[in-house]
Amino acid sequence: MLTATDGTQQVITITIIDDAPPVITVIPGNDTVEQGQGSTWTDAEATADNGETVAATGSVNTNTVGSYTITYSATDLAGNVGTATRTVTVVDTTKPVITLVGGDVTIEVGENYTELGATFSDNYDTELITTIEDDVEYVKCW
Ligand SMILES: [Ca+2]
Ligand SMILES: [Ca+2]
Repeated sequence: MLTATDGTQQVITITIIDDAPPVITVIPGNDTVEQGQGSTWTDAEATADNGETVAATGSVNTNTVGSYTITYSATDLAGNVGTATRTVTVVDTTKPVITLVGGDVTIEVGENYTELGATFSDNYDTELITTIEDDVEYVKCW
């Protein structure tokens, strides 16, 4: 209530609004994970600037290579929602093992060379792009 010097009074209403959503800070974590059985990812989580509760949605499948998004959100008392995201990358850094069919080959001069191919195994991939390059090593005999 305001009172003037002449004694008149007036009621005023002051409304305090909050239209600022919570600011969420994603806590740095180890967000690159090696694919594989037994591999785990731990969420380093996130905080909101005014201490609001932060909820996380999304999941990471450490058995499947790819990028995963974790979304954090927090709602303040005025109903404003702040969000932030974290990207987690599941990688496969284990090289495939290539095994030559038949091993090294020695042929008589003049004989045709037959490529026997190779097999592979990998911790993750079941199909690989394979390239076979001929790089024949000649041994001269005098
Ligand atoms: Ca706010
Ligand atoms: Ca691999």
